[in-house]
Amino acid sequence: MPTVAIVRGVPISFAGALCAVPADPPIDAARARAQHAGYVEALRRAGAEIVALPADDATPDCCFVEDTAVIAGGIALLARPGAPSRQAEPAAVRAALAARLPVAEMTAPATLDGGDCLRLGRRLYIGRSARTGAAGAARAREVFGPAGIEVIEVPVEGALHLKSVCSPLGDDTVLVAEGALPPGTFHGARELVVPAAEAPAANVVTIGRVALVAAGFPSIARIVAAAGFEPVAVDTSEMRKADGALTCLSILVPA
Ligand code: CIR
Repeated sequence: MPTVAIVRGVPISFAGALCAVPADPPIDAARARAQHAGYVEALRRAGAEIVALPADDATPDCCFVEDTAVIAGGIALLARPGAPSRQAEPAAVRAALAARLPVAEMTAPATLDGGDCLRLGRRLYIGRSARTGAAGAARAREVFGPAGIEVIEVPVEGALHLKSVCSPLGDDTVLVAEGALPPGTFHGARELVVPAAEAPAANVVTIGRVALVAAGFPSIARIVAAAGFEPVAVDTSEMRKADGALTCLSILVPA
């Protein structure tokens, strides 16, 4: 059974997506849509089965579907994003998840963004960011603990999400932007350092031995290839203007 990748379209309103700093030049929604199509095609070629959900123009950030749920131990936890403008988004992914695995819910006032969640084997690292609070992390522990998943909280400073500066490369290796996290954050996992000048490229998506990497960053293809993965460069520069990286654009349901 292939990995299922849940993706969600880029809305017409995407130019109004949340941005830490105003995009300059402004976001080009049509270009973002073309880049999104390239990303989805790369997932498909890597062997993922694509489940494409329609965009909703009322939620400009809805293509960043990763933030709406976290999966570990065979369970999906529907998140409650920390940004009020995004709190309607998870409802649209519930059915796609429920068709494939048990779904647990999160209720106010807890908040958690999927972009703060990084699973390595039986450990789930949860970034405590401006978006993900103590109650969100506690709910994750309550849901995943009985499934044998250890939840470990990681302070996030100077970044939107934990995975804005790191991502897993298989179950025992993590890519980390230079200087972004204290060494040893991932408890003995192999940490591969991505140069600080290419920090956004520390976020990659793996499907089997294929790693989707951000186009335009010279080091990352070499780093993942040296780790035994086949790099496939994908251009998502318009999403980066809205602080979105590669993992943000999909929810992977393990095969
Ligand atoms: C936001 O600020 O919520 C969006 N503009 C970007 C979300 C990126 N998602 C992610 O890193 N998982």
